[in-house]
Amino acid sequence: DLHPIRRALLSVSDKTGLIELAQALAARGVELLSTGGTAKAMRDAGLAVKDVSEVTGFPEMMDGRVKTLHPVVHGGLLALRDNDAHMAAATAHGIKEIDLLVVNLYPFEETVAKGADYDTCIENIDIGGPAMIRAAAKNHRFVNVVVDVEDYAPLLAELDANDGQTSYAFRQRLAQTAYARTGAYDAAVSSWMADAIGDAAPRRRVVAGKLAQTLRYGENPHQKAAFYTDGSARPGVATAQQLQGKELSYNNINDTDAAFELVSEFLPADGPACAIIKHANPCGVARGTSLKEAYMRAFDCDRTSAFGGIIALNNILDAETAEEIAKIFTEVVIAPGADQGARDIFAAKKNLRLLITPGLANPAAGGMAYKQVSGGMLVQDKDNGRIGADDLKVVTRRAPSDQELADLLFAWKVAKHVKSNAIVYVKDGATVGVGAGQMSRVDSSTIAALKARRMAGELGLPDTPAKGSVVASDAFFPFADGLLAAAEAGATAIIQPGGSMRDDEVIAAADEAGLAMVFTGMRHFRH
Ligand code: 93A
Repeated sequence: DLHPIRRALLSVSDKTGLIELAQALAARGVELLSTGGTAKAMRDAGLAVKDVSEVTGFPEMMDGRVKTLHPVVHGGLLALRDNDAHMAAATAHGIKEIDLLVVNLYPFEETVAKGADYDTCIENIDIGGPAMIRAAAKNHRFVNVVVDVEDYAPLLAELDANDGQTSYAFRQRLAQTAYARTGAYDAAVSSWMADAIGDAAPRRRVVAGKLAQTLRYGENPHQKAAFYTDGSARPGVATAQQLQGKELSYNNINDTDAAFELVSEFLPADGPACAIIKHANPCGVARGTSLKEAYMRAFDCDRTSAFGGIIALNNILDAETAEEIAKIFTEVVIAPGADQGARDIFAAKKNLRLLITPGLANPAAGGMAYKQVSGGMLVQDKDNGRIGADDLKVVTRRAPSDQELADLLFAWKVAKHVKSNAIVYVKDGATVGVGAGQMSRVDSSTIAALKARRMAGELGLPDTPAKGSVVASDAFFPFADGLLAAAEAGATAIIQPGGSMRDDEVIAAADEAGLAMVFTGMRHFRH
């Protein structure tokens, strides 16, 4: 199954490594064909190249939209070398075999990421490139197709190892990679169009990503893993710049995303905020008069869990905050900036990863959320539902005070980012107890209250910080018991979606206990 490479067509937008590859091929006696810009670059480097337009007998036309779309090219890629009729047709029409195709596509994803206008994005949809890639990949029994600069060196190594030939297994791998590329490419075009025309219906969505990073391992060391990006320029872990520290792991990326999405709920204009995440759930979220204070208050919610956590900040990291953070072991810090003082302090902490984003995420932005299940995938709109004070319905005799109202809205924002069942206690703009991921709402309540009590112990407080707090529940209380547990823990006000069959019972219990309660009419399950 070894086949030699005698003739190659190179047509690349990204010209990285092109000359080295072309020289290596030429040195092995390979005839080189190429398109406009690629041919020019090779010729400038002193290589002998034949223009595709010379082979097709057509000039490149229509602003390059039609360059390689010709039977002479596609026949050369698709002809089955061991099929007499194919080879006779090739001979009859002057079609010569192409054994190697090297293409990288018009930079569509990069063009979108740069924020280019509609027409520019359209012009950057490559047609001839994917057509050739798919043709060459289909005929991998004979043809080699390279779509990634990273495969140049392995190609040459394969040729060296096999006396100028490649094996079938090698060509199969190339073909598989090629279809991943064309699939992802069209997915990027479709996703961009969905956004551009404002139609994000899940049933017309396609999922594909671009490999950004091969990860050391997945959730566990025995799982292989990789990180794929969707090509969007949204601020977040995918687009952040890592200033220091080891490579991010699978779990780091997951948790950093959770932290950043959560802290992005708090506009910088409304003051500094900090979120600390462990296992994708917040173990502390707080506002502060300074960023340092926000961090310290978030840390004080659950010092035990915060160890080895991931910290997200909604403001530029400054030196005094960095100094405070550096006191314990933290995996990752992500922020929309870091001043020089902060960078200097972190520089001494070699293992700490510092990620800088170009801004905060937009919690109101649309987008898709995916979840894999056996035999398929669930697709839904991202949960970008948001509630303001005007959306709340007071259902108890007592209305919340201004302070309670501010804390209720804060707690609600946090609860949205806590795995269900979620119960979040908040006091003065800081979480004081978070109950996450329990199968019963009462258990989440109990855990949140217990964490608050433990914190009183750790901090040497006279009483549980849940006393005088407010509480958020991500879904309605089906019975009064969960609500009564919250009241017993010290909460004075409650925010929840409402909508239970027993709302009347729950409201009566709240009135009985002197609580203020508001309904959001919106639920935030997160599984
Ligand atoms: O506009 S196209 O879709 N029409 C084509 O026929 C065609 N053939 C190759 N774009 C086409 N290409 C692409 O041109 C390749 O995929 C590659 O990205 C680029 C290389 O152009 P140049 O050699 O002029 O730099």
